[in-house]
Amino acid sequence: MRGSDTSKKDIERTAKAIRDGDRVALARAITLVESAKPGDQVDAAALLDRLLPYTGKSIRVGISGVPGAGKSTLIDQLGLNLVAEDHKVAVLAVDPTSSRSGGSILGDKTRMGRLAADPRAYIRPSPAGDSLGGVTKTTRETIALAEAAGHDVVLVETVGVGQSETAVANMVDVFVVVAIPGAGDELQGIKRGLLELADIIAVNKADSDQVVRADRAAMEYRTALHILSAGHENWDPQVLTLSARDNKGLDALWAKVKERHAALAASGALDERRSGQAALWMREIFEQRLLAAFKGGKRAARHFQELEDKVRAGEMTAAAAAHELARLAGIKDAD
Ligand SMILES: Nc1nc2c(ncn2[C@@H]2O[C@H](COP(=O)(O)OP(=O)(O)O)[C@@H](O)[C@H]2O)c(=O)[nH]1
Ligand SMILES: [Mg+2]
Repeated sequence: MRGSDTSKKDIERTAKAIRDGDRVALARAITLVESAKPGDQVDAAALLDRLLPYTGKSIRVGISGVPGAGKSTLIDQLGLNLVAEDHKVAVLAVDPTSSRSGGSILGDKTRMGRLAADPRAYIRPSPAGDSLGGVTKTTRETIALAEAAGHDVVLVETVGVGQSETAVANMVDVFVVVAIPGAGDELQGIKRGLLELADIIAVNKADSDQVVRADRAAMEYRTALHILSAGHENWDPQVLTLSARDNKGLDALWAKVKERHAALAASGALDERRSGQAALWMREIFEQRLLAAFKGGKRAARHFQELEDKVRAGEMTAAAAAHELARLAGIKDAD
């Protein structure tokens, strides 16, 4: 059926429905891009190709931070503020912890309950049980679909542990790290690597008796970032305090996000960044396809395991085994 007139018409119809703001069509399209079936992947690629001219028109914001920092609470409130200003907001959650512990997706939905109930917002949790790579691969495509559906703000929530934050930083325009005031060592729990990705650090929970501690934490982040950013011409990370719970400081946060986005756009860095991200995206998909095709062959799969076992047992070096696999797969060295 693939490539047939029926399938082409379907894609045309789906593309139009998505652009017309049909939420069911959008949800179905996201499910299609998340599907591992080769046929679905071909259809998904055709659909994305069709929608490409209508993508890229949003402010893409990554929101990261340790579990419990208040990311979901912040997104719920910020999202509500933005829809009240007539923005159409899409929220994508790339949370490896929530896909593992089935319960917290439900928790997230309740935490973003007010936003989820708003017709101008669209919330999509990451597919349960998917691997990090899988989730982030389809998150890029999901961003494109949400943009084609007219969402002008895309918020991507990710946990700042592991590699998911780097993957998300590679698909957004502005990266926000949500921090919390800690006891004593204020910077605890935030890895240097996460700080280095940040355009904005938002110290959350600056409310009740935590205001002073939040201010102190903000000072320490400023100092740390001042040192880290020395010598980086295009990196001037901003630090602010806020309370997602009380909706305090969220306007200032959004002003910073817009300021950063406008500066990137004006200097041409936004286009450069996005084209670099698109090239990286192509490479990742191609590598995944190659690997999948290779492992799909029974013979290759058998040798893959055999050689991996040898490498594990120290009977063969990783390089020699990889070369042998390439040879078995018929990959010739370039001249
Ligand atoms: N005091 C206070 N608590 C907050 C604030 N934002 C979130 N919380 C609480 O922190 C906990 C974790 O919030 P959540 O949004 O799920 O964090 P996430 O894991 O980063 O998404 C919840 O109990 C929230 O109610 C805030 O601004 N102030
Ligand atoms: Mg959360």
